[in-house]
Amino acid sequence: MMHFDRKGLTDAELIAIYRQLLLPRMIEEKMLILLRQGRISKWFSGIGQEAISVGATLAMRSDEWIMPLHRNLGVFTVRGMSLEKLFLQWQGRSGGFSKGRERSFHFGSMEHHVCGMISHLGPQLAVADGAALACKLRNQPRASLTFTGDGGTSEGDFHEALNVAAVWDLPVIFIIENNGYGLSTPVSEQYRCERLVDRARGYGMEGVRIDGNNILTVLDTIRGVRDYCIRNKKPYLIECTTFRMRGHEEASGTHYVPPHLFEEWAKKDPVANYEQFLLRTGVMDDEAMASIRDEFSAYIDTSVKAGLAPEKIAVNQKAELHDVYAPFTPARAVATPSESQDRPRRFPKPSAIAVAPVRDPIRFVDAIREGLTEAMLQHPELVLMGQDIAGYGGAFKVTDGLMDRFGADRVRNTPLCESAIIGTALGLSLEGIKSMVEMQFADFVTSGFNQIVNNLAKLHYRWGQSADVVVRMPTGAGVGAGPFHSQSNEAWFTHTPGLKVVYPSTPEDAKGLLLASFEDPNPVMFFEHKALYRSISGTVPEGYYTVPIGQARQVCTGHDLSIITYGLGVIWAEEYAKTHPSVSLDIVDLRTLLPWDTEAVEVSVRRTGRVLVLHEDTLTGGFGGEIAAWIGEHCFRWLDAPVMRCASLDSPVPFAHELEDVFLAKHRLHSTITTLMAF
Ligand SMILES: Cc1ncc(C[n+]2csc(CCOP(=O)(O)OP(=O)(O)O)c2C)c(N)n1
Repeated sequence: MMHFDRKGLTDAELIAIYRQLLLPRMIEEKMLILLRQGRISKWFSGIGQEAISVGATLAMRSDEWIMPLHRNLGVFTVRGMSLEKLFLQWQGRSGGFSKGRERSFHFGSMEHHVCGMISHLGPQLAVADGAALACKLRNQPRASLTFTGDGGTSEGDFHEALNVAAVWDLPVIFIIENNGYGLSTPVSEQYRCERLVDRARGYGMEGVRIDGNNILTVLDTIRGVRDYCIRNKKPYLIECTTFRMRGHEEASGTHYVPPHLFEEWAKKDPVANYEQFLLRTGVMDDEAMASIRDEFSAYIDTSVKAGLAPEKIAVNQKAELHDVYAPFTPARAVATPSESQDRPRRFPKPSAIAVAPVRDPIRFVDAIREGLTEAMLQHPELVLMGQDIAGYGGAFKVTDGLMDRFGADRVRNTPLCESAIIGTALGLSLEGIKSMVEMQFADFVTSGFNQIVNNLAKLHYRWGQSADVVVRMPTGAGVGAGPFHSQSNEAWFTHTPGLKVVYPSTPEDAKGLLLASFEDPNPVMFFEHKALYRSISGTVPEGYYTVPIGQARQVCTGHDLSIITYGLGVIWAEEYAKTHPSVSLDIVDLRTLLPWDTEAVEVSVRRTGRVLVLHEDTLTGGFGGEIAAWIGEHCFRWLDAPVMRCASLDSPVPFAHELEDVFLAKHRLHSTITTLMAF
């Protein structure tokens, strides 16, 4: 017999808890019937685990973020989501939470403070860090709560998220639902420690293991833990023991589970045991329970009827593309003198546009620092995060002095964990806080790749929430830094709908585009060529101004040959123009790659009829292929020669200067131009 401690809860409260616990069970039972009838296609059952989702959600305030996974139906029902809309969601209908774009529980709802999972499971954990950081920075008494299965604890994301929450003292409640199995993998093949909660100590946080099938234990524990997290501004790990009474998903079966485990755990069923407690203590009788069941049956039947009504989605191609990005109208691109005080500023009215005073040229790196400074003034909650960016000023000293000016809360050193920090940035964004993440080198973005391309990039399309994050990427070769400190990896991101990719080549553009990137609510990958940081200077307006994303810059006009390029390629092209005045070059600096300025390219092609696409990235699959294909498709009639590409060798970036020189596209620039001109 399961022991329940009511701890002062009134009868009415106990009954209210019963209703919350019963509803997801009854919905699940209905889903299983519908599955057998072939009326729905897939279902991830949480039968037997309901007390965890329900107890956890009841313990949190409704404005606190919860990051659920695929077995947490109780989160959605306790937060009061319409069951009809849930059915539409599960059926992939347009009236669901994701307009038919996402399956099962892979959606979120701002209104309900529920963040949608991605299939990769672990990324949810760090998003909770970000939501909690927002509460902490605003000094609000709120926590966030996130789930993982026992299988998910083996992901690097689990380690990173717990470590960040511990190091930054964030009020996050991490819940492990230890249900005995991953997909089919038993816990004996998942981890070696005796209890998963023992890991809490390793991260320097408190933890507890509880019976996850006892709704009152779960509720009481998490209520207490929530108070602790908010009072002490600390995270907490809770391991809930439970059991998965059905297969990973319904079609996959349970043949790998020894039958005696089902028998043992059936006796610990969270709903049946709670019912017995309520009957035993006279809080409810059979009749009262039956009446609630009848009420829920009717509610579920009505919702199923509406939710399963045949409806074909009227596909609107334009809307599909439109929803990939959060709508955004850039403010006017203006320059205004800097204000002396660190306070939020509004955009000047057009009439207030001031002509920037003339001043000496500044270096590329200084322009970016100015951009960051202006952004910090413009967006008073903006948070900068990155390895060694605070007191040390970053590997390239881009953020030098910013912590002294804006404080350690807003300019944050991070542990070495790209994935968790990008997830944290997403969590901040849920709370309406903009952030920047500096990659120490663009190469290291691989360790945060999943969060960028799967979470940040797809978020708006999936459930309408934007990821207001700028990822700064010190990129490129030419400095003898070898294969892992030199890569050009912009093409990884130009291939990902939902991201914007920006790549300036002048100090003025760097500052203006950076400020535009911070204004834009979408995730922006901001590439900065590190060889340019201290090698080029230019005149840069003082104060706040933006350069619009998506517009190319005509570097110079000519009539012999167009060079379409960006980043270091612009510098190479300019040098070539200077040293080879006999060729009249028309140079276009794209400045942004996603979206990119096809119009400017067309104008240039029409002027010259000969096009060279130049970039530092390697040839195969580089962004130049996209540009060349577009020109072939849209500008064929103006071409006098095939579009040619000049790119770096299809090899890793070598270390030795002799090798690197030959690797780089610049080495082949003259020969390619000569071939193209001779065509
Ligand atoms: C990164 C990643 N690898 C593999 C999978 C496939 N997968 C989906 S659920 C699952 C098991 C998860 O087990 P656990 O975390 O214990 O949660 P449970 O399903 O038992 O609730 C696996 C391997 C995945 N979704 N994501």
